[in-house]
Amino acid sequence: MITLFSDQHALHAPAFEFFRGERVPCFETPARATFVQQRLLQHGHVLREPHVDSRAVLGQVHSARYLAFLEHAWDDWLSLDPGNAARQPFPSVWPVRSLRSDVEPANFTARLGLYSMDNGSPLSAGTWTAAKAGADAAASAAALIGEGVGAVFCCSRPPGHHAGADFMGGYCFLNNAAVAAQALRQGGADRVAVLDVDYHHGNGTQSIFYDRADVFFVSLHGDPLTEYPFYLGHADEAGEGAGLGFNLNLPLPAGAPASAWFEALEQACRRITRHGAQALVVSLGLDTFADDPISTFALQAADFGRLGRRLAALGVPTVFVLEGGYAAEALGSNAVQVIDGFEQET
Ligand code: SP5
Ligand code: ZN
Repeated sequence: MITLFSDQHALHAPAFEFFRGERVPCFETPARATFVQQRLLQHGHVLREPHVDSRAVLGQVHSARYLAFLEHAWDDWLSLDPGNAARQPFPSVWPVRSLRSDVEPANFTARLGLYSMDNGSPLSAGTWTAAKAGADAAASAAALIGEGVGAVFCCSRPPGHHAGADFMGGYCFLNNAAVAAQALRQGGADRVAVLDVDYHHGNGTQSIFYDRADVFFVSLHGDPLTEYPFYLGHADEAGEGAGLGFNLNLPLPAGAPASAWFEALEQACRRITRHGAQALVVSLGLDTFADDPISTFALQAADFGRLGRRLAALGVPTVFVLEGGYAAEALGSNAVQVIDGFEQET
């Protein structure tokens, strides 16, 4: 399978995040993509650099003011104090209900809060460059599909599915899956499906396409009553306006066994087929793995091969975008299981 990879992912390397009130080393690390890259090479996959600039598509899935903030955030942070080079900015105030989000404050921390859903998405010097390279990979993958390629895997980070039109969150900054889906639409696919199999609900992707009938979003995830991102991902979210009926959430209780997960996958696959999807984007989070340090599902290595085979059976051109998965060493082999399983079946 053609695999898109850029070294620039490593420029996003914050040192720590908050966890139970403490500063802890980030779960979402450059090593994750390196492990995947190494396994791909070992298994004979061809790695290419992204070749398409995603800027125009980014402007269709994210707001202009959010993109401007993100692109300049680190420079703005440094301009407050050169010593900030060694510090990480975190939001501490958010425009929740009754507060205004239409006016962008001048204060840096206030702007950071305006454009964040949580304090769990640390920025570093190269965040924009790394995230942009991931979005370029997603746009490049869509272009390859347009040229008749059957499947492409984007080995990119930081992940993207929690990022909404105008906010970052959950280690995500630019929504790579949304970029791929939007680029596929522009490339001539009238009906696109996004299947999100990350442990966490893809709130950003859902919200970006919630009122649209052309992009069907379906997600399997830990029940938001107990699992991040908590405030979206319930079964009654079916889309709105023209998009009503084009959003499907299949939450599973924390600790659900692999058998329940694969039953939900069947439902998702049936709906993708019924949508008549001409192209599929898979938000490939591998934090459903039994040994994932922050998640509670129970998939084993071989289950990822089964996932790949099932997706290939849909018979639709497919873009895989790497999302979460924090058992870093196993991430490479689990990703390759999906890809090799998919190729086996095609
Ligand atoms: C892309 C992605 O997978 N983002 C996940 C962001 C999760 N951020 C919140 C982490 C909270 C971890 N709680 C762990 C409880 C472990 N007992
Ligand atoms: Zn996740």
